[in-house]
Amino acid sequence: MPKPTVLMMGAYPDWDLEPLEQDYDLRKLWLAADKEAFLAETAPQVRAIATRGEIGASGALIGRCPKLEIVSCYGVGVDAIDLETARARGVRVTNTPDVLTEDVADFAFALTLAHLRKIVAGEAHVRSGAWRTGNLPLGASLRGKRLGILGFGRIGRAIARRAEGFGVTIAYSDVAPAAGVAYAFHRSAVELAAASDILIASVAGGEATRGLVNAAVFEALGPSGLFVNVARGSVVDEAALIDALASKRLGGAALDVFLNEPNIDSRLLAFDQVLVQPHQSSGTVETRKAMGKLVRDNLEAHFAGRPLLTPVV
Ligand code: 8YV
Repeated sequence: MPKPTVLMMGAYPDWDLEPLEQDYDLRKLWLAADKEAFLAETAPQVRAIATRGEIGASGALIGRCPKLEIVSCYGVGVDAIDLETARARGVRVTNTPDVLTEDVADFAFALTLAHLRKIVAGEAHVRSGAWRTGNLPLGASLRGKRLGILGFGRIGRAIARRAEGFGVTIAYSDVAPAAGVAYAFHRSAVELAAASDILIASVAGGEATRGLVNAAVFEALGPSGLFVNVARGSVVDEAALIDALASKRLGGAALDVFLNEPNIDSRLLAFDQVLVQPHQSSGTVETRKAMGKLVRDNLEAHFAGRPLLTPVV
């Protein structure tokens, strides 16, 4: 039996590439100088696509692969995969839920604390020698603040578990109140923001949440409010965010995700009150190994005719 052809959309760590190379005829799109020519030759043979959360698989790409059976996503967010087209074509889709939850929730707090406690500025203060001539301006406490969690799925709940230990008041918003959860529920992002000092976005990306965090949300969060994003850039109206920061109607932002990664809007970099990170909430060796294994296990299950481990479609 020839090895199934797998189209890889973006880089995976070597510890995933080696076992993938063993089992599949891997075609590495991201390394192709002429992607169009590469796809013209490869697409007709592709039986699986291995992609990343932020890259996904468009309907046009799925349409170009007549033998496609499965899209396996390295990431929990499948908003960049055209699920409708996949469904209509009978193409299966898998993702990597659960294994990244705790690290992403940790990173939400790493961002929050780094922003409030001026950790990046503090580092620069020491390294530049400025400490010898004066102290860093004081930070702000996390304890006692009102935390709003926008999106109360696996990651939102993991954020809430950590928040318990930090002594903050917890509220959340989602499409409906979660059963058995005592935290205050707010029907809209604006209502949640109005009841929060810190708003963490942990909501799934996609059309349903596009631009959910908009000018009204920033207005409600207010001039001392902090917006933290570990979800997707698409959930934010970035123009409104820049506007709210520039006019000081929003206190600050700590962002791991952006609209146009990695070519982010450079205006965001002009603000001292903005902390930026390169989409690395799930970026630990442990979690990325578990994510890669799940991608491979789903592919293996599919080609062995076994049930998928984490099916989306
Ligand atoms: C990853 C993510 O950074 O899980 C997701 O949806 O965005 C992240 O965990 C990404 O998918 C890795 O490429």
